[in-house]
Amino acid sequence: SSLMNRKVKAADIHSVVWSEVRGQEVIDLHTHLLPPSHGALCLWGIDEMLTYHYLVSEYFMTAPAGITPEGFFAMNKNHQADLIWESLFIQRSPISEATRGVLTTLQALGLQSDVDNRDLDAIRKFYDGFREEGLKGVEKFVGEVYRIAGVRYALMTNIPFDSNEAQHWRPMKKEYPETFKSALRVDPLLAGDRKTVENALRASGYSTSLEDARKYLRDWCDTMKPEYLMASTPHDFSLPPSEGGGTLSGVTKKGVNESSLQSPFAFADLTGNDCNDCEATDNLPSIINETSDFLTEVLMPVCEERDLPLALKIGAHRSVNPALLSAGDGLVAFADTNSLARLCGRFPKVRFLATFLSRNNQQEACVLASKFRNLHIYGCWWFCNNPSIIKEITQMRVEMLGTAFTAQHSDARVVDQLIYKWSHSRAVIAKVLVTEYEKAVASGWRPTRKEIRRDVGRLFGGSFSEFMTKSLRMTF
Ligand code: RAT
Ligand code: ZN
Repeated sequence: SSLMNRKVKAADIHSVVWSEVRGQEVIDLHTHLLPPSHGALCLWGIDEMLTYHYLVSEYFMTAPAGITPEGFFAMNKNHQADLIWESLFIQRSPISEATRGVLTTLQALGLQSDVDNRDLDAIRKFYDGFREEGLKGVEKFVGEVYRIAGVRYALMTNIPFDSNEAQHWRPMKKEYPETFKSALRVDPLLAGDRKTVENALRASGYSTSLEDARKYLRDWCDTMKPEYLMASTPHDFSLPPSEGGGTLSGVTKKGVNESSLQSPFAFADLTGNDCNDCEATDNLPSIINETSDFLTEVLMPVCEERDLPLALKIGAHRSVNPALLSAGDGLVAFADTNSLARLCGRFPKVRFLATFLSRNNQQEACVLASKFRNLHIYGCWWFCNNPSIIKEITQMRVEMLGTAFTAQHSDARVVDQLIYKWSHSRAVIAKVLVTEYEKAVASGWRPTRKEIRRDVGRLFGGSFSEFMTKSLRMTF
């Protein structure tokens, strides 16, 4: 430990930072992974990797005209994977981020020679070895991946509105391993998707009143014991300025994203003025109707009551090309950051985790995080999850926020992807940190290894844990 407390020599910054970043176990605060006991919903293996929706959309850029999305999705996984392998790994070189990810993963799993031989069947055989052992084999594989990726635990995405998933929680709740923690996903509430919400309420024996909608959510919190509630916002998400008097104004959907028309100072005048919004639910309307605003009437009261954060993913434009299914989602060039500012201001006792999909929102996101203590910025999401963009975003975040943010989340859908998502991100984040420490050294700050370890720990999950354990209910 005396070594840990010794100042790191300028010449050693590089090697110390890299070894600390490599050795840091991470908390993966958003994935779509489900535990092996979820059966077919736990995705792993080469065919799942090859049919990841990032690769499906890459494949369709150059797929033969005769292969339609409908035809493609009607094929079995194995066949889809064959086509993608042939097109993206044999007909052209796998140098895009998503294709390279497959390589990094296979290499780490010891399959370099099969890759050298371009031998997909041999790769499949490796996976068959685990599959033949049934559930035990899957558990063994998952454990191995977590170890290689250096993941302490991952947050799942648990969707109560999906009956396939719900059956793994009710009526019999299974116990899930500590390596899979729950996050309660509530997109229909944020999207104002009344039909889905009402159907879900009816199907589980609730009435379609707002009180029952809250009860539905509370009951799911009791069942899932989530770390946070979570939703991605619809592309036209907007929380208008409140009209004073503490009345609840709703989430409106607009045909055009008006955020760019609003004054950049629009959020300044509404911070914290109407905290009574989040106090009680007595004066809320009781029946769900066209003007129901599930965000303020259902989600916020439950988040506050349970002291559960709401994690937001902002800026996706769903179904830009519906035929491509999940590979057909796009992004909003500029999402409305004012809405996030209003949320943070109107609900100061609720904590928000947020990430933006557009590169264009990243600077504003940093500014907001430094204005609202109930906001925590995390990860480089989806179209931002590319080394060049991770680099610029992480550097900007360090410059503006120090270590008070979470550098990455994997968003993995297939267990194996943990390996590449984390190794690629670690490499970029280490590079950024070397630069930033070298600048501090040049200004006369000599860090110890212990200090570097602490900082790296914060970026890879420590800051998130600190944010999660900090209740704001009492302090505001
Ligand atoms: O990146 C993705 O995998 C997307 O398909 C989305 O699922 C996104 O991550 C989300 O959670 O909404
Ligand atoms: Zn996701």
